Amino acid sequence: MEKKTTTSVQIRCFGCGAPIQNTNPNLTGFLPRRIAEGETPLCQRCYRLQHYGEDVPNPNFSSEYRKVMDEAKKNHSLIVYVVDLFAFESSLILSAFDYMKACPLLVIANKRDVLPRNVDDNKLIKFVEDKLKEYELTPEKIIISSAYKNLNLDAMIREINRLRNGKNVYFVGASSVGKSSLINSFLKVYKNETKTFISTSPYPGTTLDVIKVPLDEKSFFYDTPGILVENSIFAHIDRNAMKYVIPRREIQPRTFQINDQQSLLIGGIARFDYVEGKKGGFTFYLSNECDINRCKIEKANDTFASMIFSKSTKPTTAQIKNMDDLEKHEFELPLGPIDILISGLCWVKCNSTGGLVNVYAPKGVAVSIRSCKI
Ligand SMILES: Nc1nc2c(ncn2[C@@H]2O[C@H](COP(=O)(O)OP(=O)(O)OP(=O)(O)O)[C@@H](O)[C@H]2O)c(=O)[nH]1
Ligand SMILES: [Mg+2]
Repeated sequence: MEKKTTTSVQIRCFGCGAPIQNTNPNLTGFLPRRIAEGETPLCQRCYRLQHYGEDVPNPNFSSEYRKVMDEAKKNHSLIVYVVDLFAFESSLILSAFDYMKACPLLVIANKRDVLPRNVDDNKLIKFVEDKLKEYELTPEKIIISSAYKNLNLDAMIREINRLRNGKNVYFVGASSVGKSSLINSFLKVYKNETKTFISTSPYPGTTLDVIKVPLDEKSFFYDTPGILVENSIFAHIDRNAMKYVIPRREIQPRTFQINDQQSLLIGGIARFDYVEGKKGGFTFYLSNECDINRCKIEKANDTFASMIFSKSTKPTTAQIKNMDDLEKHEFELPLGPIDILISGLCWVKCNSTGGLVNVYAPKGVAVSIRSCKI
């Protein structure tokens, strides 16, 4: 006998994109009531996130990501790749680069507001351009932005309209770079009939599924869930620590003049040891909310563990109790300034005359050396 199939339109949460359901509060898209006619629903999680700023855990999502991106590729639609200017290396979503190579590409380098004001924007553009070139990505344009300050909003809208050729626009990027915040800024300028906004939060994994926002009669903005970059600090600390690590205000660089055999403890999550070399200057570019404590290397193991135990430093995270939970990275400093980078957490500008540095970071987090960003 032939099986009868029925199709129904899936109603999705406007905030996170999850399909709305009213049966299981532990799954995504839960709404404990029926949807009113004509309502643009927000699930319970997004409602609490948007109205009370609550830290609502992120349930697992099933994403239409590939399907939607395959469509973008097929139609040669504009991809807007949003990167975080502070945690740039944590914004590199290699798995999506093939799509970016196949489509017109606009790069928005967001969160300009957290970098020191006196840095030249052209230098930042050059930094992003050079880094992306290493991955054979050559965007049509790179625009510096701050969703907080609506920086260059007009320029972004102008470029999107020029490059999209009347077609859909796909926003992609790593978790928490500000994709949804940017789209919300655009919605304030474009006609937004719903008066509802997409959920944003300080924690990665806010947007759970692809969200489609009408742009005009025949085209859409697609907000996609952020991709978690595995070798970034964000994948290795808890949500409470994340609040400290992600800078929300302009960072104040902190410079330490230190002798060798001194250690700088970065909250209870990382450590920077100056093992060998002449007295030197080390400047930390790190969220202002993270503590840096100085001690002798010989005392560093104990100091690190006891500060975590007594919670006398910020941040701490459940995953790290003592030095056994960190991994060591050794660097021989070249002559002249360089940056040592702990992906997603910070970079340290070393004005070095040579010497040896050991960096300890959570296992699996990338630690690397690069020429100075600023
Ligand atoms: N300082 C600063 N913070 C920003 C900016 N844009 C977004 N944020 C903050 O960064 C956090 C993440 O923003 P979202 O817009 O949710 O980021 P997303 O890329 O959509 O995140 P996912 O949906 O998890 O992938 C929020 O706390 C935002 O307020 C910005 O320009 N500057
Ligand atoms: Mg989002």
